Parts: sequence; structure tokens; C-alpha cells
Amino acid sequence: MTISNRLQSLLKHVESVCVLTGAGISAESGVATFRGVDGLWSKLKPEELANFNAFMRNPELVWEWYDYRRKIIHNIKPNAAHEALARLEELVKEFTLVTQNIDNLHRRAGSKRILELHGNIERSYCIECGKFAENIEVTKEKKVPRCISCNGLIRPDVVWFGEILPEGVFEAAIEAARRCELFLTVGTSAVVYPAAGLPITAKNQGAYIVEVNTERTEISHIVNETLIGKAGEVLPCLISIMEETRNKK
Ligand code: BJW
Ligand code: ZN
Repeated sequence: MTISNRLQSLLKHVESVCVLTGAGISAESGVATFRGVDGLWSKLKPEELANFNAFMRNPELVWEWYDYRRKIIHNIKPNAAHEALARLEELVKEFTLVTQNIDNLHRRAGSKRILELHGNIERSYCIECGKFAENIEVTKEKKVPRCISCNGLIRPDVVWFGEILPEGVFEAAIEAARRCELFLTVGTSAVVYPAAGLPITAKNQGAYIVEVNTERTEISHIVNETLIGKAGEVLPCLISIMEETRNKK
């Protein structure tokens, strides 16, 4: 892998890093991405499925969909890319991992400071009274879970189109993007806002932006460097360079 002299030098000295991850970082663990030829939504448009109206029209289908994905996630493991980011957090003074993923793989890999922009597949709440529900199981008999307090519909605690991001979480992500010297955007098509605006915010504040993806994206023309390759290969390489050069002070 070839990287610029500027990135080489940053890897040696950088103390403040912010990373934005998307579905592509979990692809090598066996989680399908949303868009692209193998994407979950190659046949169905995400904007049409991941929204509250779709849930109200057909909660059974939406629950089936999340239950299916949750089962997959329970049966797989974080990959070398998740692990590399957990290691990166130990190497620098200031680190923030901003993820669009709901799959918990960063936490399972050992990352600590994680901002989940789009919620978490393990949590659910009642759309009537807001009460959180734990260990939600959908079964053949009970295809749509109901609230034990008010019998309202329970929904997954994820962020659908047209919904605002969890309070304070996006603000913290902006703050991290503004403060960092190096911003990595990994495995995201960068088409969904406001997440896709974070690299731009970071760049406007003078950060160096590096994209890691198997192909060019919507923001490739904005970033300073695009490293084409699998996150599970590229990120461990970057971390090795950091470990080697930082030891040699
Ligand atoms: C690999 C790889 C390997 C593969 N290694 N790479 C400003 C401008 C325009 C529109 C808007 C705007 N602001 C808001 C909007 C509207 C909307 C939006 O962005 N629409 C666009 C589609 C046009 N945004 C919203 O509605 C957001 N809310 C909001 O803004 O609130 C304020 C508001 C409220 C009311 C009115 C107006 C504003 C909410 C967005 C919520 C997104 N939710 C989902 C579902 C989450 C739950 C779930 O998981 O089920 O989030 S949609 C889906 O897309 C999911 C993802 O997190 C998100 C991003 O996808 P991601 O991660 O980038 O995945 P892919 O598949 O697209 O890309 C994978 C990439 O990996 C590819 O590039 C591959 O090449 C790569 N890859 N293998 C490295 N091994
Ligand atoms: Zn309720």
C-alpha cells in the first residue's frame, strides 16, 4: 500500500484522531452493506424502507428485518478493521469513533469512546410511552412486540430517514471532527446526512482527511487521500506504520 509523505508523518506524530465508520467496515465480518451490488438494499431503496411510515404500514416486516439482522450479528465477530481502530484509540491522546453502524462490533472489538449516530440494534422502545424494552424477541406467534406498560408498539432504537439523531450525539461528533488533526472515513458511501457532512466539517477546520474504501465515493473529491482497499487490510497496515514509527522517536 502506498501512502503520501504527509500521511506517513501524521501517523508518526498525530495526537487527535476522529474516525467515521459505515457498513463497509463490518462487511468482512459478514454483515451486508446497504448500497452497492451486494448491498442489503440493492433491490429495495433504503429511503423507502428505513422510515417511520414504512414501520407503521408494516411493523411485522420491519421487525422481521431487524430480527434477521440481529441474528446474523450475534453469530459473527469483529474483524481486523474493528480491532485496528481499538488499537488506534490506545495510541493517541484524543480519539473519537463515530459510527453509523448499529451492530455493536466496535464495542465488542474493544473500542471505548464510541458515538453511535444511528442507534443500536440491541435496544428498543415503545412509540407511545417511550419506555425502553430489553431483550426483545420476535417469534412466529408474536411477530410485533408490544409495551408491557401501555400495549403500544415497540420499535427498534435506530434512526430512520427523517428522524433526528440521538440528542447530544451528533453535537459530540461535530466537536470531535472540529478538534481532530486526522479524520478517517471508513467503509461508508457518504450519501447519508448529517453523517456525511462530518469529513467536510473536519476539513474546514484544517484536518487531514483520509478515506478507506473498496471504491471511490461521493466525497472522494473532497478528501485529501483515498486508500482503495478492504478496511480489514488497510487499517491494520496504517496501525503497523504508527506502531513502528512511534517506537523509533
Ligand atoms: C467497504 C468494504 C470493505 C464495502 N472495506 N469499504 C442533507 C442533504 C441531503 C439530504 C439530507 C440532508 N440532511 C438530512 C437529509 C435527509 C436524510 C439523507 O441523508 N438522505 C440522503 C439519502 C439523501 N437524512 C436523514 O433523514 C437523517 N436525519 C436527519 O437528517 O434528521 C434531521 C432532519 C429531520 C427531519 C427532516 C429533515 C432533517 C437520518 C438518517 C438515518 C439513516 N438511517 C439508516 C438506517 C439505520 C438503521 C439500520 O441500520 O437499519 O442508516 S439508512 C442506512 O444508511 C444506515 C446507514 O448507517 C446509512 C449509511 O450507509 P453506509 O454505512 O454508508 O453504508 P453503504 O452501504 O451506503 O456504504 C458501504 C460502503 O462500504 C460502500 O462505499 C462500499 O464501497 C464500502 N465497502 N466493503 C472498506 N471491506
Ligand atoms: Zn408504552
